[in-house]
Parts: sequence; structure tokens; C-alpha cells
Amino acid sequence: MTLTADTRTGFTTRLFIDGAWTDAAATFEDLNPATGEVLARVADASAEDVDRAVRAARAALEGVWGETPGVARGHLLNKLADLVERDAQELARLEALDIGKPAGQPAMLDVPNTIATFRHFAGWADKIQGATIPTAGYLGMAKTHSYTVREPVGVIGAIIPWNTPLMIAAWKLGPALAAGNTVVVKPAEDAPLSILHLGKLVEEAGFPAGVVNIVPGLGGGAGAALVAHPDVDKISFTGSPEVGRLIQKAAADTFKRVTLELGGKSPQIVAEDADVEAAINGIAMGLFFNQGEVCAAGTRVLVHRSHYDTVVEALAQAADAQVLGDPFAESTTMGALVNADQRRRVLDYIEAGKASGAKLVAGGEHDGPGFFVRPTIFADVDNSSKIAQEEIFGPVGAVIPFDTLDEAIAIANDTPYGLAATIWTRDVSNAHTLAAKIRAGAVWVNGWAAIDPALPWGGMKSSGIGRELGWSGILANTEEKVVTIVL
Ligand code: TXE
Repeated sequence: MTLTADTRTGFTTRLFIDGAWTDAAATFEDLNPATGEVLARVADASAEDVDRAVRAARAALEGVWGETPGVARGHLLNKLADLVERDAQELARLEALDIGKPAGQPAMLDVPNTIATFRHFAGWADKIQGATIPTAGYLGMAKTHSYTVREPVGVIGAIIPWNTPLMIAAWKLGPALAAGNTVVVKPAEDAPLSILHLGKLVEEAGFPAGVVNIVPGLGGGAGAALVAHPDVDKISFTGSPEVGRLIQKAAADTFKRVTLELGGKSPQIVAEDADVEAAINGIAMGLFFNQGEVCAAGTRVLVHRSHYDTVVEALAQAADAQVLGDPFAESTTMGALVNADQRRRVLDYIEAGKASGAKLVAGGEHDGPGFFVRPTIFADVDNSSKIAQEEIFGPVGAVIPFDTLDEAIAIANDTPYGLAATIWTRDVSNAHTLAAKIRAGAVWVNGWAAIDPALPWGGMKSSGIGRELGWSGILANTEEKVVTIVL
């Protein structure tokens, strides 16, 4: 898909509350990462705006939305999917403009995945069922008839990161709306534009006022207000472990439910029997796609010693071959990091890598007028070093040799994270053994990031709590109620 770089700047966005678009008292700047210029002035929701949004969501839940049957919720989600499909080019353009990623990437992944997610959950909306459960009876005196129902959790606060905002908003909205919840969405300050466009489509699809509200704002402002609000039943968050920890603590005050997706330090393991050529291409994608700003980025490359030199050399070449630049140029394969802080953070990690004694074989410096960082590969990395333990969220790979699969498993599990892992092997026994022993929410064999809206998504250990997507996404957005009739 070729997209036109319509880089109009200087516009001011609004809040979407109770079905109406309103101005905020304050705004903040949203920058174009590829140029560093101000792209838009974004309405900054205050605590009062968040309160209005939560009240609108509660009113919709207790009113028209609570009376809307699953089949009608499914129709609306399908309509929304159709509208996202209609506006696919515009949404991909906004994503490239706001985040700095090559425009072909959101056109290939984020937008189609958003459509698929809404369609998947449209299908669930009228199939959310309970069970009838045989029991021993009532205190030995009477028989009973018991059944369960799955009810919406209530008002859900969805806090979204900036790396793939449209898609992650869909991952939270799809199951929440299918299950009959109402939602207040807080986009990240660096990338609210595609979600605001989605708000227009929610309106056009005909969702009743208050079912979806969008309150862009700062994390410590609108985000914290949403987390603290006593009338929010659940927070669904994707972002950093630091903020995830704050959210879980704050949620304890009102016993809000939480789903937390907090990133990772995912291994990609190249076994002795791997198809090395296929592995190299997949590993490079796992390192460099979306500038490495991916929660499941395969940043620790564990390579059997027999392939080590080949893989290190090929990844260095793949890094050097990346073309950084204008997200809308056909030749660009990698965009800019999202903001100056993120670039600083990634460059600091590169310095830490050099200081650790790891061997820098590609990249290592920044580039261009925007927030660019050259893709970087370190070889001979010690798994206990900072660059192997901490999430960098940039195009930086750490290559580590191993001799036995047991050693690979031990290294793979030796981080605080457990989001995803990729295994490159042609031996089905190795595939199953590694899949069983690696502590991660998702294990991919012979292909990085094989995600699908039907598959549960979430992490073990510090990568988070709970699962999104698939039937697990419905479970996470419903409360189970048991009804017992004493006969
Ligand atoms: O994340 P934050 P940042 C990791 C990644 C990245 C680092 C920092 O390693 O380098 O986090 O990114 C909102 N109460 N991930 O600073 O701050 C914020 O406004 C409520 C991994 O951008 O966690 C935004 O909407 N909300 C990750 C969202 O939280 C608050 C994706 C995420 O921002 C808040 C993003 C508060 N007190 C970053 N403070 C992944 N899992 O994929 C901030 N927010």
C-alpha cells in the first residue's frame, strides 16, 4: 500500500465523552518522531473530564447498553470492523505519522489485526454462556438447581501505550464491548491520533453514547485519575512494569480488577538443527520490526555454538542493511523512535552494552534529524548484563552462544520477564521440550510473533497479569455469577 504523507500540522484534537466531542481546558504537544516537529495539540483530559467519562460509561452500562443483546453488540462490532477497513489507509497513515514507523507496517499488521480483532469478538458477543452444575443439594434437605452466568465486569479503564496504539486499543475494546462492558480509553500522550480517529468510527457505527469514551491525557493526570476513580471496575493496562506496579497498588484501594501487559525480554533460540537461513530472517524481523518498540521483540538471540558466527555476521548485515528515514518513503525499512526520551534511553542502553564488554558488531549511534537510532547488534553478551536483562524497547539485539538445549532453556528463563519466546528448530521433540520448559505466555516455533485475535495474549512473571484476546479475553472481561434454586 502506498500512502500519501499528508503531514498537516498544528491541529488541535478533542475529547470524546458521552458521544460528544468537546474541547479540554489544556492541551499538550504531540510531536512527529521523524522530524521532531509539533504534529498536533492534543486535548489533555483533566480529572474532571475523566470523571465525566466514567459517569457517562456507568450511565450507558446501566441504561441502553445494559439492555443491548449480544447479537446487537456483535452487529456493532462488525460495523466498526467494516469502517476500520474502509479507513484503513487513513489509520495506517496516522499510525506512521504519530509513531514514526514505516507506513507499510501498520498497513500490513496493525490495521488488519484491528479489523480481525473486532470481527473475532463480534462473533463471541452472542455466545457468552454459563454452565449448569450438578450439586449435592441443599444441606442434605432439598435438591438444588444451579447455573452460572457471565456478566460484564462494568466500566473498564483501558490505558494504551504508544507503540501499536490502534491495535492494542482494539485488543481491549473488542472483548470488553463483546462482553457488554463500557470503556474509557486513555491513549498514550505520544500517539493518540489513530485512537481518536477510531472514536469517530465508533460514533459512525452507532454505538450508544457513553459506551466508548476517549480521554487522551498525561499518565500522571488522566491516567492516574482513571486508575483512582472509585466507579471504574477494571483497569486494562499495557505499558511499563513501573506504571503497572503503580496501577496494581492503586487498584487495591477499590479492589479493581486488573489486566497488565508489561513487556518482555523475549528469547529467540536457534537450535543446532534449525533452518538457519529462515531463522536469520525471522530473528531480524523480531529485532527490528516497529523499530524494536514491540513488547514481544525477540531481543535475546540464543544461538547454538555451531551456528554462532554465521548468525552474528548475518544479523550485523541485516542491521546495516536497514534504511532509516521518512516513514512514507518506499525505501524506508525502519522509522524513528517515538520521542527524544526513548532515543536517550536506547542510546544509554547501547553505552551500557559497550561498557559491559559485549562486542558491538553493528549500529551503536543515532542518525538523522528525528529520533532515529541505527539498529544495533551486540555479540558475546553476558546474560546477566543490563542489556540482556532489561527491556530496551529499541532496535538492539543481544546475541549469546549456548552448547546444550538445557543451557539454552536456563538462559531463556533467566530474566524477570516471561512474555514470549521463539524457537528455531526442525526437530519436533526439541520444539515441544523447549515449549514446555520456557516460562512465557506465548511460544512460537519457526516464526516470530505469530499472533491472532483468537489466541490468548499475556505474560508470566514480570511481564504481567491476566490474558487478553480469544475466549480468555471474554473471561477477563466478565464476572461469573452462580445462581442456585433450592427446589
Ligand atoms: O510507558 P508508560 P512509557 C516499556 C518500554 C518503554 C518503557 C517506557 O520498555 O521503554 O515502558 O515507556 C500511561 N497512571 N513499555 O514511559 O509510562 C501513559 O500515559 C496511569 C512496554 O511510554 O508505562 C501511557 O498511556 N497511567 C510496553 C501508558 O501508561 C499512566 C508499551 C504507558 O506508558 C501512569 C509501552 C500513571 N501513573 C512501554 N503513568 C508494552 N508492554 O508493550 C503513565 N501512564
